[in-house]
Amino acid sequence: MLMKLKGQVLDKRSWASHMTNSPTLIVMVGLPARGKTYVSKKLTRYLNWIGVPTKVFNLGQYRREAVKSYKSYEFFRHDNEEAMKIRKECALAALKDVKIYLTDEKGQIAVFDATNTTRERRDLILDFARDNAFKVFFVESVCDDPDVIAANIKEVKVSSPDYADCEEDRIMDDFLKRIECYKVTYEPLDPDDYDKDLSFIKVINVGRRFLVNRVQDYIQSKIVYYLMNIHVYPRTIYLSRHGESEYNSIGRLGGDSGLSSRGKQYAEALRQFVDEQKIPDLKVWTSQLRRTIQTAEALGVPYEQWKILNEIDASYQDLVQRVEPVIMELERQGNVLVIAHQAVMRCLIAYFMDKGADELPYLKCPLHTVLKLTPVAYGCKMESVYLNVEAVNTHRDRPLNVSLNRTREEALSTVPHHK
Ligand code: BKE
Repeated sequence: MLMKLKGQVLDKRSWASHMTNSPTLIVMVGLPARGKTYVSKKLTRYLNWIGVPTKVFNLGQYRREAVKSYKSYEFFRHDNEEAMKIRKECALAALKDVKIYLTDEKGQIAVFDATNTTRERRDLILDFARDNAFKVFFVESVCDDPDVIAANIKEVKVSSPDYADCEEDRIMDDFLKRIECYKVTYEPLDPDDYDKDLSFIKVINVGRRFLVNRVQDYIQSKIVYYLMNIHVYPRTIYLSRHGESEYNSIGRLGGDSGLSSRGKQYAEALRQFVDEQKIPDLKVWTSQLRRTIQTAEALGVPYEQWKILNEIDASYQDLVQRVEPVIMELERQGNVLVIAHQAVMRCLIAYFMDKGADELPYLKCPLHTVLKLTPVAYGCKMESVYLNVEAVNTHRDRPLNVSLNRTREEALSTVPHHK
């Protein structure tokens, strides 16, 4: 199928869905033991956490279902016609499940975790994606460090169902031969010619270097950003709340009180725990509130304060976080009409009109009124166009006499109660 868009005829290699939110198929590419499954699972965990329904489709699992007992690397020889037929059938079965997930089960992203090392296989996937209007983003892991590859095999392949009751030396030997089978036909993504119109990231040597090509949307940019931040070094993360605060002890919420005497005892206990753990190069992070800072002080080591670790006090801030992807996508787009809700719209306006968190909850967003934003100079112009259809007023002004420089408690203690 050819698609005509803005006068250009686009074939499948440069085809992009005009729908911003069409589902995405992430296609892993790379030889065995290049961390594809690790990246698939980790990325999927992240995407689900940021609210994007994502699922991994691992071809190895389909193959083990089809061929119950694995014998040796011979199965993966490129001239093993019988095995090749089975492997292709497994790939088609996996893609069929991908389609169900992305069309019927409301999935937003499917990760196809397989080697996908030949152009023939990747072209088949591109055809499948085009037929279903899925976007495709390739993630290729290229790695030639024999120590890293050996570590990977020892770490993950030894516990693979393929090698149940098999000793480590034989596993290493068979798996290295399996890799050699794939090398015969491996065609890496070619950014200069054959694959220049595809969207992909090539991760070179476990993230030492990246080649990024044709990022199409917000979520692809998030994937790139994520892959540029992860690592595979062993480490431990410790999480603790602050010690009990004075407000905790009298059942008050919020505020910025110091530690109670029991809270100070906890800080001491934490210092002892940290000492006993003997953790090399431990970094300590706190919020900017006194109760976490006092807890960290007791440890007697340097610490760093993070404003974003502060306890939430205004629910609008959460909403800003939630709509950040919409802002990022609007930045990429041309003309767009967003039809949304009062609070969400306030968050969007606050961004374009540079309004602070203090004003945000009171921005005027009446019903039946189009707000028209146009870029001017370094900012944005906003016009309010009432479309002459009556509606109720849903606006609530800032409560009287509540000064922004005072806490809620202070404000309530000085303002007489209104009816
Ligand atoms: C659980 N891994 O043990 C693992 N191995 O590029 C050991 N080459 C190593 C990995 C995964 C699990 C992860 C990556 C990688 C690898 C060999 C690799 C990796 C690949 C791309 C981005 C980040 C990491």
